Amino acid sequence: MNFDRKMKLASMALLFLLTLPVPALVQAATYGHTGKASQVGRTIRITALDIRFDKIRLHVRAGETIRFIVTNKGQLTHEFIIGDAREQAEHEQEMQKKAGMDMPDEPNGITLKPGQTKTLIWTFGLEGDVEFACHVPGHYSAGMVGKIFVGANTK
Ligand SMILES: [Cu+2]
Repeated sequence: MNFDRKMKLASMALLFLLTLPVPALVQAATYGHTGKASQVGRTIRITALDIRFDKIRLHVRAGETIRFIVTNKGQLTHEFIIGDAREQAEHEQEMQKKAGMDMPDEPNGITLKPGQTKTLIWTFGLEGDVEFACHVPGHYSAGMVGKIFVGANTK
């Protein structure tokens, strides 16, 4: 193979690499990403109380898109944050630093004042254990957390 041909092949290979989709770094979490309303397969209603959620165990499938409708029926502000153990630990630390200031809503979490109802659409990622939790200081350690078991996608 002559040099020119090698160069041509190399540049073609490079062009091919450039056409590959770049993974979305912001939403690369294995526990999922924001879902689209058009892909919602199921709605799960969750009530936040002082100081717990009315559900503590949920079962979903890998890749399933769920519409969570969360209502705060407590007297206190509560959060509903979806994440793996690491994400929850990070959010817990952040909330301790902010000494209980309300966090703005994020792709994987919402803050609810007493009486508020909000919706969060989430597409689950890989099989594994995910949690939903509230990190208003003291709430997570008081048990305001539930497990989401993400099972195999059998569809
Ligand atoms: Cu709470």
